[in-house]
Amino acid sequence: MARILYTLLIISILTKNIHAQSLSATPQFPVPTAEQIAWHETEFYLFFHFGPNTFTNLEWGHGTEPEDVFNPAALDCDQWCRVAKQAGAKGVIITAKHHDGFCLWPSNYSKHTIRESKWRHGKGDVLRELSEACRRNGLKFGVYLSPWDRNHPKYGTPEYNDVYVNTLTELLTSYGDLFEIWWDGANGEGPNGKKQVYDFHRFEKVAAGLQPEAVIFSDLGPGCRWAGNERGLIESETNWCTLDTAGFQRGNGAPPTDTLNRGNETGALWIPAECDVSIRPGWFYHPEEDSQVKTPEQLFEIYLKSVGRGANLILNVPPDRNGRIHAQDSTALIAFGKKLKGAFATNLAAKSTIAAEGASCNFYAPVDQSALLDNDISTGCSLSPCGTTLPLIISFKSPTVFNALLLKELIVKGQRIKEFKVEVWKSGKWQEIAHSNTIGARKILTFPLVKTRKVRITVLAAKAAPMLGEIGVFRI
Ligand code: FUL
Repeated sequence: MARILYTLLIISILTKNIHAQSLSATPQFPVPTAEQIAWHETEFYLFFHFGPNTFTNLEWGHGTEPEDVFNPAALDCDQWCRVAKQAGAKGVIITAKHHDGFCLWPSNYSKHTIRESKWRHGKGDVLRELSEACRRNGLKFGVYLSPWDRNHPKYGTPEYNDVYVNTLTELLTSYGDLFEIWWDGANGEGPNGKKQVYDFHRFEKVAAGLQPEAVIFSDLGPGCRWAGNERGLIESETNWCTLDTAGFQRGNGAPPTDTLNRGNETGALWIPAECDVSIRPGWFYHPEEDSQVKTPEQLFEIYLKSVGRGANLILNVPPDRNGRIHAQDSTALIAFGKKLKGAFATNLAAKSTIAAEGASCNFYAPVDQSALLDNDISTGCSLSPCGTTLPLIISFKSPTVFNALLLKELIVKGQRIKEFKVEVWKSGKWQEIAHSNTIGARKILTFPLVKTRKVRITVLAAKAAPMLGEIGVFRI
């Protein structure tokens, strides 16, 4: 008995030490900011493309549409939020102004806004309604503010940068805390036939000053980057949260799309990928696309290839002409949300023992198991408890059936892992069931159902001592 107690005491001291060591370990730079960590945890949110295009059946309005075309007779932002919650989204982002320049709020810096429409006698404010509905429903709120403006008379002149700064300031000071600000790379001609030279440096400073907690999306960040396609996918297993931006510009001067998709392994800045995709073929609502809404299965596949590959997913769901999410879309989203919730409801690793296989230290080195199962990505453990990297063994109490493994790196210490494999103990030997490369914020691996008592995760290549933040084993 005394011997057992002594062993337990040693294990507990070692565990605490390993925990303390891993959290004091030198970071592998670059590392995410606190705002980016919160953003990574937001994982999945909805995009709402809404405006005159909803009523004119266009994707890129000309900027000359009469304001009165905007007339959502039964606008219900609470319904949008309810659907978002049921889909499992943690936030929403709306096109406050798309390329046609129409403002969904009564901006003082434009004459092409809902104030100029007959809708609600010019007294409506979609951003007010949506931001309040988000607060009521516990959702984060963000805005898309197109720099390209096909309506504003100043567009294409240096003064337009002042207009944009004023508009941005108004937007960022009127609707509470934002979690993300979305800058589209499109830069076409305005009413005078000229393109704008955007003063992004100034826009960034203004945004950072007014909403320091918001992450800025664009081709180059600085908060998060476009993933290089509009299909919502990280195309391969590789996704570095790090990117080199020197010498590149937003829009036409952006890094190649495959670089945006994969990131740069030795990138100087932490600019993680965001995958954007629409639930329908278009970004705006078109009645003829009602039959082309993605199925819950397609949405789940996209989720696994975006969120499951360490990116965030922004799924566009365009409100219809009544100002509601169409039944076709809400039905698909609710079924998808159910599938998602069910898939990741029970972490089978919670009933396991996790230890490092100590070939070099000659015993099973304890790891801080609770830090790997606490759903907190700022705690975790090192896979090199004795100086060299050891495989991690998950041992179940009884044979367990599963088909998905979730891993998160301890990204507060940087992204380190370059290659790893997963094996299960079967028929008296280790058998490989998956082989992959990066993990970063998250990696969900899926494979045919397997029944085993033990899983072994071996890191084969890393930039520095590998560190994990979370582990999950699921039957999805
Ligand atoms: C693109 C835009 O041109 C589309 O209209 C849409 O807003 C999409 C999300 O970004 O670049």
